[in-house]
Amino acid sequence: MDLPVLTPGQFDLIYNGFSLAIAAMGAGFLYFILSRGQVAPAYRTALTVSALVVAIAFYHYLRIFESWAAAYVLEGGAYVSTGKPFNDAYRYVDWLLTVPLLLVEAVLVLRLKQGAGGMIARLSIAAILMIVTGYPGEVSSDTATRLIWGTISTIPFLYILYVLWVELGKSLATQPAKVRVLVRNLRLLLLASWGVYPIAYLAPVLGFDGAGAVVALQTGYTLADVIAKPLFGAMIVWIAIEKSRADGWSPNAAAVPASTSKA
Ligand code: RET
Repeated sequence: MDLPVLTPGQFDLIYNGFSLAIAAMGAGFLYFILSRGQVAPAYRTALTVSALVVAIAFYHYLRIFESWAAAYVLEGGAYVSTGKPFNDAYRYVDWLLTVPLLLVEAVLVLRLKQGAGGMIARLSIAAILMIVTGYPGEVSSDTATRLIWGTISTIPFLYILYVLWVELGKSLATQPAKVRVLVRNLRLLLLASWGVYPIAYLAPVLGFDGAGAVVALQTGYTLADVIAKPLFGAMIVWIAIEKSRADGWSPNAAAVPASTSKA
């Protein structure tokens, strides 16, 4: 990525966004680990996977933050490049690990149909193709290159969204009423957060100037990551709690030895 001169306001917006993401990922990790006891054993793996996702992202945002701070220096009231590149690859490596895990998370908590393994494999392959083909466009400052790789990457992207939308939709019929509302919201949250990535990617070709494009792209990706990982994970926790209740499982009953339980 080219590093245009930024105003202190622009530099700080991105800097504070990274800082917020670190806090959100760290807090998400604690919440998911601590919530494990609140859900039936069948849903605990989904919460563990949510915790893995935010742990991976926590680490990557620390590195992104550090790379951003090293890439700029304040000179004469403006932020200018130090000559050290900003490392875009952290995001892509992060997605490579976290996107397949997010798919696993959703499938696990809903206990989507038999043969979910095949579906996870197909979705994960599509996710890897989406990310690997997006990267050459991301690091190119040439508009045509960006558009070509972006278009190729959009094909697996649409496939994933289509499959998830349809499968989550199908599962609605088999979920208890309270869970149904949550799954519907999960679907919308998924669409809203995943939809931000290609838009942020297009910022440099959507007529923003150099500085505006960097701000739109970095804040867009950061915001989308906070929604797609910790917030999505929190929805997974709430769904798991409701499903545990619907299965007749209670955290208190589980803590009392069966022989002394009044129930
Ligand atoms: C790219 C390249 C341009 C086209 C498209 C893209 C989509 C990226 C997405 C990333 C999702 C990441 C998530 C991370 C959470 O952990 C690669 C920017 C469509 C959808 C959900």
